[in-house]
Amino acid sequence: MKTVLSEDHRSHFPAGELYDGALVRPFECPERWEYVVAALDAVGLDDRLAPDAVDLDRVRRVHDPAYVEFLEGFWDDWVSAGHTGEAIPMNFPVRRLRDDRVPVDPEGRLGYHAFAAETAITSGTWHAAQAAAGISQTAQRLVAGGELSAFALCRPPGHHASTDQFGGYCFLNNAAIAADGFLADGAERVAVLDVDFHHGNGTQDIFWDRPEVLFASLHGHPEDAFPHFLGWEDEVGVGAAEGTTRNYPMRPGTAFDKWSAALDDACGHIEAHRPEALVVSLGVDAFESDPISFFKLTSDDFTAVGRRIGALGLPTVFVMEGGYAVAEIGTNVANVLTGHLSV
Ligand code: SP5
Ligand code: ZN
Repeated sequence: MKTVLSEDHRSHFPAGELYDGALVRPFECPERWEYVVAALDAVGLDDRLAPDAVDLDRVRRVHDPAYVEFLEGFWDDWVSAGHTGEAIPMNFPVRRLRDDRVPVDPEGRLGYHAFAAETAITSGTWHAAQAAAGISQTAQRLVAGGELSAFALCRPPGHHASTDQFGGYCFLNNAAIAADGFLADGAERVAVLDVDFHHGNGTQDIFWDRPEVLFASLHGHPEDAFPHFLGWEDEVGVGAAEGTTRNYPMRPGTAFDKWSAALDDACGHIEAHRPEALVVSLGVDAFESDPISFFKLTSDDFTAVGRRIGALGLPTVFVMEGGYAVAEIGTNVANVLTGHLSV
């Protein structure tokens, strides 16, 4: 399995994440990438590939063109307006406010295109985000070209990014871009399996009314966990796409016995959809020692996750999402990939 990666991720690393009433060093940090690379080396997964440049026309099939333009140009506008610090969104067009008008002032535009305040935009954010999308596209191209699997080592992650909003450390939805890439290349059906601890609200939003894409997500229940406002079991898609979204919200303390039963059920729906390719939103924050999550998967469980996904027998793109137990993130990712290759 080839890993697509680049050093460009380093240009996105905000000084602060708003957490617990303070600006703390972000959980989503560049060392996460280092630990994954080291762990892949340790198990001999050392077949590496640099990404091609991002194809923004394809990105705009998934994201609102105005949102892409916002991400691309925002930092310059922010600085031109006299701001000197990182851009942290602070108010949003939530209920009882209007969302049919896009503000002109950068602070307003920032909130308009965000859904959470923990994620800052910095001078290098766009550079890293577009590079991550290019990594995902390159991995998709490898698999569309006949490779059985590929790993897109994306940073920043993507699954919280919706058609036109950033948040949850995500700007461009790398997994959705890969999934849509298969359709653009002629596939009729594709599936996205999201095993990150958090609900893949952005991916769900993007494919909500698209019957060709089966989206299944295993995650902390929205009553208990971020992103708090999406991810209930009764969200199943709309119109012709009804039944092509599947949510498995689970409660604090959930361990592999219960989690793996949900994975089995999700895999059943994936098989029934008869996709030509699978994209896995690979967050490993379901890990027992993750600092911001509450599931209890062990490192060995992640090997079983890889084997179960491998049993689907589908051409598969793994896309890196979350995982904040930094010292163990590499082992957990490598375990999924080696488990997958062992089938
Ligand atoms: C890609 C990804 O995994 N994004 C996650 C973003 C989570 N951001 C909100 C963090 C709030 C965590 N609250 C945890 C309370 C722990 N006691
Ligand atoms: Zn997560």
